[in-house]
Amino acid sequence: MGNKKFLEDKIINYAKELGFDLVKILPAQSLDENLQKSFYDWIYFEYAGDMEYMKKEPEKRADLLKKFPDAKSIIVLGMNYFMEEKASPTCPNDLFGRKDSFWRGKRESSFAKATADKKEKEKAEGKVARYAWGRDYHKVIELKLKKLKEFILRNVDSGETQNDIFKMYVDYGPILERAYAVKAGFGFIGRNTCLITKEFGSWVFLAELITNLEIQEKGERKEDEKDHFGCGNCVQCLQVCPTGALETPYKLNAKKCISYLTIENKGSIPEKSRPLIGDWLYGCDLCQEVCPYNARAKATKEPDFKKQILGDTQILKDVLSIRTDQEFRQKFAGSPVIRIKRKGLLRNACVVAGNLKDRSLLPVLEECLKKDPEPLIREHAKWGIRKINNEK
Ligand code: B12
Ligand code: SF4
Ligand code: SF4
Repeated sequence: MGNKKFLEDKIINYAKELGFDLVKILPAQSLDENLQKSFYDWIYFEYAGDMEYMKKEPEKRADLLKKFPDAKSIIVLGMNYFMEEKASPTCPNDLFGRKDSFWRGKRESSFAKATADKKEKEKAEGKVARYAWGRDYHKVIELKLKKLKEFILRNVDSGETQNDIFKMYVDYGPILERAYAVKAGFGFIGRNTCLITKEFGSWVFLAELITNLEIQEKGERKEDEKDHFGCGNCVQCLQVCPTGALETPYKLNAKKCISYLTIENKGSIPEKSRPLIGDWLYGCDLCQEVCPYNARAKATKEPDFKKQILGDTQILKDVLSIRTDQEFRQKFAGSPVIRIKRKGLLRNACVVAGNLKDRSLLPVLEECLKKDPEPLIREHAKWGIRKINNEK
């Protein structure tokens, strides 16, 4: 008994040394049926769009013990990735109960101002979601998970590890990460569907290490998840979302979300959605920027997240001038943007250019239209040119 508690504490301390801000070891368990059902509904209503991996074996994604019947423990981990910025507004933290859409007005006027400013500066920029400013979190966290696994192996009795299973996930695993983070007591699910923590707001990445080792002591445990703080009367995220992707509180239709349209979507962006993307070049943070729980976020300690590879904005002219995949890979090595390839990023840049109506970008868009070998880029460049020239 005592040994297990000792091991549990050792693992938690080591995970914190590795840079995880939130750590909890839970007995491996299924989620409540209502949460499993809400995932099935999400799939049924086709909110997943073309994310085929989300639809694969849904019963295993909804129930950890169906996927890993031998699992005994799940180590749930979270990492703060907040950084100071220049592009996004800072939120006041007194918004609970306000009925007026303070943030919608603020966002629209800041977009209009950005449009005007960028015309003047001739350096139109596209915005990048905060999670992608620095080094790819998948890579950063995977390395830490491997170290954590090695540490556990060094610290358990050899007999117990003979048939060891270790599954390590960050984002891509067949597991409902936010739901386990709630179980772990990290925070609550907001109306924007994000996991919101008291200490870091929603600017946290999640990861898990699943194992067949019994790490904790058996017996009564404190029910951490019953720490009731929540959204109160606030609806700022629902009001600010420019695409209406948050169709109802706590339900996000990914097909409408800018994050999906600019990252997960591999093909053409539907024409009706393009104007709604505004100046978001990669991902979107609006429903988090307005959240009062994010008003007092603390800066991350992780040096890899502080490295500005993509940064908070990119100059559109520079992006639209990248003509080869090699140049793209060199410029953005280590960034998560590599996943959407040159054609994805230039596609998005054409849409933002059109939305900003910046005439100084016409030559580079014409160049894309005439010379780019990629039909996806040519099609979006044509749209951007039409928008700037106010043509139908
Ligand atoms: C698919 C996906 C997306 C899709 C769909 C997002 C969505 N809301 O479903 C798209 C591409 C749109 C997306 C966008 C983003 N994503 Co994403 N995404 C995922 C992924 C791979 C699966 C999410 C999923 O299963 N969706 C299906 C729905 C039904 O599940 P869910 O939202 O997780 O909801 C469950 C819990 O909320 C649970 N629940 C538990 N307790 C409670 C209590 C109550 C009261 C309620 C109502 C629900 C509830 O119920 C649901 C299960 O049925 C996860 C990684 C993972 N494997 O989990 C990352 C993940 C959710 N994404 C992440 C991030 C960072 C983002 C973005 C911020 C990136 C960006 N800036 O562009 C945005 C945020 C947009 C938003 N408002 O959600 C983080 C979120 C961290 C956090 N603090 O919440 C995750 C966990 C990745 C990671 N490892 O860190 N993402
Ligand atoms: S990330 Fe942007 S588009 Fe997606 S739900 Fe939030 S505000 Fe809406
Ligand atoms: S902005 Fe934050 S606190 Fe307000 S409803 Fe949305 S998630 Fe909840």
